[in-house]
Formats: sequence, structure tokens, C-alpha cells
Amino acid sequence: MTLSNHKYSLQELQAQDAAHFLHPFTDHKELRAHGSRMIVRGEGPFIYDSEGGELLDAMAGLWCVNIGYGRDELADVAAAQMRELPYYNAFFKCATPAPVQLSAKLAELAPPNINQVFYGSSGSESNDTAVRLVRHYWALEGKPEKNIIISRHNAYHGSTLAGVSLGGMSHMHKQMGGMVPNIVHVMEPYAYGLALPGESDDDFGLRAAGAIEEAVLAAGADKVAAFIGEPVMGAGGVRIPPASYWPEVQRICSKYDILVMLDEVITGYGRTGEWFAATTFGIEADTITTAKALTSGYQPLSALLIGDRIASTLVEKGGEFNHGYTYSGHPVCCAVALKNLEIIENEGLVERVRNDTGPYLAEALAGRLNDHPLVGQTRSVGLMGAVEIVRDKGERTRFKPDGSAAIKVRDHAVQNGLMIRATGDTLIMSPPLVWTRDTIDLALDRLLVALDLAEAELAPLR
Ligand code: PXG
Repeated sequence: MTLSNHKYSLQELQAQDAAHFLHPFTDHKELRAHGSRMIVRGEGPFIYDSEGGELLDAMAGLWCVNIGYGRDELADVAAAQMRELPYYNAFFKCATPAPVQLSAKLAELAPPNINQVFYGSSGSESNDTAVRLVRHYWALEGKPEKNIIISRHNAYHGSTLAGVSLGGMSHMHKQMGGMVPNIVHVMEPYAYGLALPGESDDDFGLRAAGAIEEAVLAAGADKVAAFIGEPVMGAGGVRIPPASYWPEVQRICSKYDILVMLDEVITGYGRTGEWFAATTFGIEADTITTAKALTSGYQPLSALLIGDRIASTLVEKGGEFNHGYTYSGHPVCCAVALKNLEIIENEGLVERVRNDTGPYLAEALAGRLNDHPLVGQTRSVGLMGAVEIVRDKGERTRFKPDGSAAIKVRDHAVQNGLMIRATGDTLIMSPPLVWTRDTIDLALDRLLVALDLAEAELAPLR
């Protein structure tokens, strides 16, 4: 079914949009001067706007539409579940079948130490749950004062009060008017931007992990509950840590008996070529926050995957964990998730990313873009990639004002049929896992056109 039976005009929609709809993360004054682009349809790897424009969606919506657009199987399963039982809660000793079956499936797919699931409707909500849960865990263990969570500058963990506080985005902190207490931030493992001249990536990775140990020692290990991190920082710029980083983080957390909270809202469900990036980077986690690709974005659902250490204390010590949402374990969302995971499995998408499209993307980015005068570095893991836009490749300097060059490339890319994102001076992509080598080639063809157009405008400023 398409929405062609819905009657609207772009002008009318834009007027209603400007009058009534406050968009997320938006300068509303600026938006109202331009009007929104209306995306009205999606099919496979493409999205279409109200004027018939076709865009190859290199962001999979917002890091989520892993199986691509227009999958009838998900619509059918949602409709069937809505007809049978659109909603019932999981409170008061009740359950519905879909979240039960999904939990068993997730326990099968997750790393071996993870066997329990707590549901929410968004990544932010699940991170709130994770904070509540690790603090509750230490209280049950008789150590309520062990409640500090260490996070990192430039991390993104969501937009609820706890999400913003866990995150390391200073522009978000500024609008908080007071943070959730007992969260501290240390340096991020961003070698391209932060390694010292002559410092190897691996030495830098050890130094960045060392900042966690310094924070533990400053607070006192008996006060630190957990460390939280995205295996690869997503919204912060697809920043892939050096190989030395995660093993050292794990060593530090074990040494001081600190829980490891992984935020896999972006990296979960095949993005890095494994079901979870925990496997890609060899991390043993106590909690894994997931959302987005759990349903390929077809329904809002998040799952906090909980390791045996926390779960067994919760069950053995008993007492109510006073936390939950109306939609924890929503049957329609969970039914859609089950079907989505079945599709990812049946179509071998995780293996395809690991063995074929992931390595191909890395080669294509390096082979086709690294020599471009605007490109300082390309990097990728699985189907998650970044292109650093620089003024001077050797010096790693940027055009002024910060971020202006990457936005220029992005705007040309969108004009040329490629939906890609800019964060600061980094272009980032996270396409559907159904992309093939041909789709990657097409994306890079369009990106190269955009880079050339931007270079023509930026060269005089060099
Ligand atoms: N953790 C991570 C690692 C995320 O990337 C969240 C938590 C929060 O999830 P919800 O479902 O509450 O949005 C995210 C979300 C961007 C962008 O600009 C990224 C996200 C959300 C919105 C914009 O790249 N990631």
C-alpha cells in the first residue's frame, strides 16, 4: 500500500508543520524560514519526497531501518497482532506471548552471559532503565554508595534527563539546568582528533582507557558503579576506538569491580557484522542497551539486555524493582521485532555485512575517497562509516566556522540523491544492511560528485 490515497499539498503540509509541529533537535526559527522536506514513501534502500525526488538513504532512517523500507512481512505481522490483541500490559503478574518469545530469541542471539530483557519504547528509556538497574544492583549487594557512572565526552546516550546526563554533548548539558547526579565524564577514544603528534593509535587507546582508571581512583572504587560506552561512538561521529582501547577498559573495570554498560542502540543487530558489537570488540558487558534496528524502526521498541550477574542478584534478593513503562513489552512492537530478527537471520544479513559488504565498504571508502583533497580520513566498521572533511590533510585542520564544510558536502549529496549526515566536520553513514556492493558503488558515486562540488567552492578558502 502507498499513501497515494492521502490527499495533501506540500504547501498545506508545510504551513501546518510550521504552525503546530515542534521537531526534535531543530532550530525552529531556521526551519520555518525554509519549510520541511516531506518524506512520503520508502522502498528498499530508497526514500521518496512529496515532489517525487528519490534519495538513497545512507542513514537507514536514523541508524535503524536495517532491513530496508517497504517490507510487507512487518506490516502483516503488526496488523495480525493488532487484530488479535493490540495491547496488554506486563504488570501485575501478566504477560503476553510476543515479548516472552522475543526475550527467549534475544537471549539466544546475545552473548552467552546475557539471558534477561527489560523493554522500553526508545533507547533513551532503556538507558534510564540501565541507570536505575545498576544502582539498584549495588544497593541490593549492600553497597548503595557505589553509584557513580563513568561516561565519556561526546557520547550520545539519548535525550531523557538520564540520557543527556550520561551523554557527553556539551550543547545538550547547557540546556539541562542541572544534571542527574553522580555521572562523570572522561576523554573519548578519538584517535584522529586527539592523539598527540607521534603517538600511535594503540598508545592513544591505552591513554584514553587510562582516563577511566584515573576517574575511578579520584572517586574511590567503592563509589563507582559502572562504566558506560558505545562500542563505536555513533552520533558523535562514528568514532571507532583503537584496538587497544576496549581490552584495557575491560581490564580496568574488572580490577575495580565496576559493571560494564554497553550502549548498542546503533551498533546492535548486525551493524558491525556481528549481532552485537560486543562480539566485534570482544567486550563482556553486564548490560547492553538496544533499540532502533531491533524492529528496523518499523515500531518504537527498546530492549535492555541484562547479564546474569545483575539478573541473579535481582531474582535471588527479591523485592520489587520500582520501575517500568506502560509499553514495556508492547505486543505489537515485540511481534514486529521477532519478524524483523527472523528476516535478518533468514537473509544472512549479519554474515553479509561481516564477509562481504562491510569489507567492501572499507575498501571503497579508502580506495575512492582517501586521495580527495577534502578527505582527511575514512574509516568504517561493518556498515558504519565516516569521512573526515579537512582543510589541510597533513595538519588535520578544518575550514571555519567549524562544521561548515561537512554541511556543504552533505547539502550537495542530498541534492544529488544521497541522504547522508554531517556531525561537526565528519560525514557519517549507516545504511540499511540490505545494501549490496552495487548500492555502495552508487552511494560513493554520488558522494564523490558532492565532494567535487564542495571542493570547487572551498578551494579558494584554503
Ligand atoms: N544511545 C545511542 C548510542 C543512540 O545513538 C540513543 C541512545 C537514544 O535512543 P532514542 O531511541 O531515545 O532516540 C541513541 C539515539 C543523530 C541521532 O543525530 C542519533 C540518535 C538519535 C537521534 C539523532 O545521529 N541516537
